[in-house]
Amino acid sequence: MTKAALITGITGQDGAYLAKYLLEKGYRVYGLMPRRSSSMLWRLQYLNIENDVEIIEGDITDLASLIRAIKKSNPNEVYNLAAQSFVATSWEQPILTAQVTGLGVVNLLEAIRLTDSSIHFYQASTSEMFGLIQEAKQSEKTPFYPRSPYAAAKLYGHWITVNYRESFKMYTCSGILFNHESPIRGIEFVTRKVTDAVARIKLGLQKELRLGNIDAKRDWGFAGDYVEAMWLMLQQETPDDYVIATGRTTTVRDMCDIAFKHVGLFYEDHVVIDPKFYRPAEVDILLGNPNKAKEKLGWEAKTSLEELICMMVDADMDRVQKEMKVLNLG
Ligand code: NAP
Ligand code: G4F
Repeated sequence: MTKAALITGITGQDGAYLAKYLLEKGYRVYGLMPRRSSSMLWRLQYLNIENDVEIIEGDITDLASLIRAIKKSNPNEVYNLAAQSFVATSWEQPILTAQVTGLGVVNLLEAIRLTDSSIHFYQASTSEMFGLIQEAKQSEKTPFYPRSPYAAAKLYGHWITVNYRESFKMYTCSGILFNHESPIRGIEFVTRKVTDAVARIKLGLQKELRLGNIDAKRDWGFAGDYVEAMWLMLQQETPDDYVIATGRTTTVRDMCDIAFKHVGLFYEDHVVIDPKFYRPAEVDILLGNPNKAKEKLGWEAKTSLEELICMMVDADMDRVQKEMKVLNLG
């Protein structure tokens, strides 16, 4: 029988890649979408799946809409990807972040418990929970130390997911994913901010790129690889939590170097440090240990950082050139 999945956050980066992945596996895919004043379907259009998913109106902060969405989609699997996911914004809107990114998780777990507690549930946890790192390479056993309202909200989401598994014997998994990027990454995140600027600088539309702490280090992978791990977690005999990462960490500075050099430029000629982008508390370094995922799920990252950043620069070059043609700037 065809399986069905409900994805919250389907209009986001991961939601779009996961929807495509599940459609290719033959799933019926439903996506929860909150009301917005303009269309948020551009990522589904980019992946050419806009007409293949069924959108259900609802909001992760509204329990009744979640119950309705589950009744309508009758899913075997629910993937909770909805969040206020931009760390910097979480200091500006800490309460909204707590309500969406933290309490949203228990809303969805309750909706599942009240409708069909046999549904397999995936929670999008994050390496940001490690924050001020307590171990050089972070694994499922590393203690957490959140450094932002976003990370604190995610920590609640993580533990309530574990708690529903232990309290109610529900099949709930928490994927502790390290940073993952793609050509459809939100423009506010540093990789995409850089690759978009590289394209605009190369094409003569911009001269400088203003960044904050370029000494920060992240373990960056490709979102297209990471959604497979989400699915694998929900196919196991018993539910568990997994770190998903590449096992390599790189500075923002070196990531810039890769991006600028790909089009024959030097980041030193264009990057300007602007304290406006410093954070009240920084996560200086993240480096994941994905051994458990490799052993138990048979998952490992396939795309190198160089391949990822070049893929993003190429996609931004293509997009900016098309926009210039439309505006007759080319
Ligand atoms: P994203 O692009 O920011 O997507 C977040 C999604 O959540 C969007 O579709 C957004 O819709 C939706 N959303 C926001 N508020 C909502 C609400 N009140 N009700 C329902 N939906 C709402 O994030 P992403 O990069 O795809 O990440 C997916 C999930 O993984 C997030 O939970 C994120 O925190 C987590 N995560 C991401 C990474 C990463 O490196 N990408 C790493 C670890 C964990 P609108 O755009 O319309 O607001
Ligand atoms: O790209 P970022 O904004 O991602 P961040 O904060 O690591 O969070 C992302 O990954 C998490 C997983 O670890 C997710 F949970 C979360 O939802 C999100 O997807 O920033 C990366 C680093 C930071 O250290 C930041 O201070 O880049 C540094 N940075 C330096 N200049 C900048 C900038 N970040 C942004 N966004 N913009 C800058 O101009």
